[in-house]
Amino acid sequence: LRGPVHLAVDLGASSGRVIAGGVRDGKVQLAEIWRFENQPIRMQQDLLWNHLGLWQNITHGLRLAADQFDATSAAQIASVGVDTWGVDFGLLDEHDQLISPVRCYRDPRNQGMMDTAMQRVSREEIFAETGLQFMEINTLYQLLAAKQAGDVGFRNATSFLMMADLFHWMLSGERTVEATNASTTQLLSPVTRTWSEKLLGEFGLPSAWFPPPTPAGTQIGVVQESVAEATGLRDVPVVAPATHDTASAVLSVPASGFAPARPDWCYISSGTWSLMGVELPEPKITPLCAELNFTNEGGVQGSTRLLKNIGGLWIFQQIRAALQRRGSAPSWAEMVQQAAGAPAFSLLINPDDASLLAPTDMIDEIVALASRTGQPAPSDNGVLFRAALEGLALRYRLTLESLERLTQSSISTIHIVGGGSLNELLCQMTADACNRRVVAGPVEATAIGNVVMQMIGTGQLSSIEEARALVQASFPTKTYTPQNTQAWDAPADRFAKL
Ligand code: ADP
Ligand code: LRH
Repeated sequence: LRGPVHLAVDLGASSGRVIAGGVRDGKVQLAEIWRFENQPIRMQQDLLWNHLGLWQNITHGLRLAADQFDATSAAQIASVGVDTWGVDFGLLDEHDQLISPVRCYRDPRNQGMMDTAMQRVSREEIFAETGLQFMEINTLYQLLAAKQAGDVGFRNATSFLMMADLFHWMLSGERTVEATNASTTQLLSPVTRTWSEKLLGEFGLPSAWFPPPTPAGTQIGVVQESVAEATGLRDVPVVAPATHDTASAVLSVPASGFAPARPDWCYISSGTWSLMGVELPEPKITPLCAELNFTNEGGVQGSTRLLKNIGGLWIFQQIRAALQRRGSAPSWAEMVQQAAGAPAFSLLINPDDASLLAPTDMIDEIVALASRTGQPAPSDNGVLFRAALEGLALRYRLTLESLERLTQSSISTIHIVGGGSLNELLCQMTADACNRRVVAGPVEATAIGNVVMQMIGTGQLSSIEEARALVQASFPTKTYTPQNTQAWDAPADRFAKL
């Protein structure tokens, strides 16, 4: 790398990385500096994030970057910014302390909180205020769970920060809440991009905790002295990217234009979750959107990400974790290969079945689900792996239908970005099940989106369109054309009745 370099700290629910990005010869170039595992940790009844371990890995990665791009290097570090998964948060007290652990959205404490919330404010009103899909993992329900439990952090809080904001605070000492991630709370108006006073009031959440959201691209501060000492990064600006990983991923979809009113492409940001949707100029807060339970999350520069959360590769990941506990550790490639060799459609599972959100053992849970839905238990691991992938492709097919209804547009291309774009079987299944062209890549869309937003924030790039064109020119993609579409019709009917 040469010239100004931007450090993207990209934390996903399964792994994190520190990636350096810059532009050379009209292309974005990336260098992966540090990669580490991430997973929620169970302690007694609670499911928590190891935020200290994450911070340790982040500072380690920054140290490596500072060593690599020191004063003697042709590249100089121009800024650093963090993106993470949505909905999770930390609460700071008046002494600037994080006093309670950071919980994972799969924490069992949230169970039932959506119903509790709706006893106070109706579903219709919550949707009208926020335009968000209803999921028990949403920050709103997590905050209510904390309140109901008399959580020590909740009782002493003076500030609310989303996960990425927490790391920005650790980096710079500044308390900010970036807008794209704030939009996943179900407490923000998608129209004004300000906190819903109505919901805060009704649910007894102090408005003083919630500063006005900061737009992506804003310089929050500079790396504070303690971090400079630990990492060697001195006076480096901390620039907020679109801190919601999905917003960063959508920003770097290699498509033309920005937020068309009638989109002819959609995206699947494929990782632990599959986020499938379109980018629009305005939110769609309509009865149909509520009925189909789509979400209007905030994108960069006032755009809307109209999308649906789909259970994602979480199931694939957790099958692997269950196998690891049983003493075998297949690679992703081996799992995909065995899935390819397994008979088609012998077990249909809905990746959004509530039982699969946080099971103790994913394999046992799928066997129980097969029995509950009158299907034979998976005869071998290949069937299990294949079921996890076919279930996703079938969900994509239904979601595409809904997206076209909602936007009254016809979508010809599905862009798959993120780790799942490496799964060739899943990409082909998606093309076949949806009967659409699939364009796969880039894999590191989120980190790329993070980097290019920092470039926009620091004036190196002038617009989203320019950033997209740059991404398109920089990263190869792979195209899949639909092949065996009719084979999916009967399974899709069976799937719809599960
Ligand atoms: P997250 O951001 O949620 O942590 P990622 O975008 O990093 O997720 O995607 C991780 C997923 O990508 C893994 O769970 C795995 O299923 C898939 N994946 C990663 N590498 C490969 C590969 N080489 N082949 C197939 N799938 C892969
Ligand atoms: C994907 C993601 C998704 C959220 C979920 C909690 O990583 O950010 O957009 O709904 O995590």
